[in-house]
Amino acid sequence: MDTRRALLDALAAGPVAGPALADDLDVSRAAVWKAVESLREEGFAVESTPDGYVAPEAPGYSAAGIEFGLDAPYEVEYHDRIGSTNERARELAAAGADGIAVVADEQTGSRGRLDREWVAPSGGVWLSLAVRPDVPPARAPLFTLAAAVATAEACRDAGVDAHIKWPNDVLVGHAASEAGGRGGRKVAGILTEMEGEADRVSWLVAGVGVNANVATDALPADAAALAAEVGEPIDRRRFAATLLERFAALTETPDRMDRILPAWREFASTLGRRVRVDTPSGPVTGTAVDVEAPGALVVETAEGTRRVHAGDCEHLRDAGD
Ligand code: BT5
Repeated sequence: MDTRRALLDALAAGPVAGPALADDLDVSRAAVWKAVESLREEGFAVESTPDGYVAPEAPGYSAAGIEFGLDAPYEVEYHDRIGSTNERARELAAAGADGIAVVADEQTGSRGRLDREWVAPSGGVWLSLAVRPDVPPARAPLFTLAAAVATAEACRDAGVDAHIKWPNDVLVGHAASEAGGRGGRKVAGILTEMEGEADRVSWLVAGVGVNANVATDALPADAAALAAEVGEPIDRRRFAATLLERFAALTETPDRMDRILPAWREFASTLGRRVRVDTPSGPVTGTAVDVEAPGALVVETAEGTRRVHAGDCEHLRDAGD
């Protein structure tokens, strides 16, 4: 681990005596001092006190702010404004990066699935994590489900009762009468991109867009924002850190990945519902009964059981469709 990150972790636990940290890390005192200076340059205002270095009281929404005390093996690259965090994360991943989260306050050219436009003004949590998991490409859809679970958990941690619509939408509100009867308004979306070799994923980018502190009138009509739900701005630093921690907790080892489907089922509002899924081979209408590895929705239709691997899912009103 580098000195900067070790310093951030130590600061999260209390005042840090520079010489003691240098000894612990087996680096020079000058190296610790340089790390302190570089954090200050990033805007993370480390204070010098008689007890040692102390973290700023309100670490901002920044790379150092998110990495501060982060319990996940990821680095953060922060941009005030960028075209698309997914595009940047793809670039980093293709160049060999593993475990880097690209975070931006604003995106000017972000995309959803099928190249759809994603609206991403200043104030959101726009985050793309590049990882190189040692799994076969067929397991990749599990990472999308894990990102949805991690996002829903971070929403709940921020005080918003979010649920997941298969496969990748995080919604708030349950009433079928709301927002065109789709059973909720979209507060977050996920776009996973990957490059696979024959037997393993080469890299994978999990891109998450969360309408955090964004005015709802800047968003599409059926979208929701966390700040509007809780009545005040949410702590984006904590939100991003929670999201990354939960994602790591679900994906960092193969045995952890076994927890993804059960966790997804717990947050899902799609199961037990009448749905219509527009798939590449036509619409599938019926009752969604389960999600199966690595992410297929199981739908009971009039013609029998169908397993759907990709598509746009609409929740139908229960009283017929
Ligand atoms: C998604 O696509 O929901 C995936 C969105 C992923 C965005 C993140 S942000 C960070 C990273 N960088 C990127 O460039 N992308 C990722 P999809 O299921 O195709 O939904 C797209 C549709 O959602 C659009 O066609 C709009 O109808 C709607 N939409 C656009 N912006 C929205 C917003 N901010 N909130 C809610 N809905 C939105």
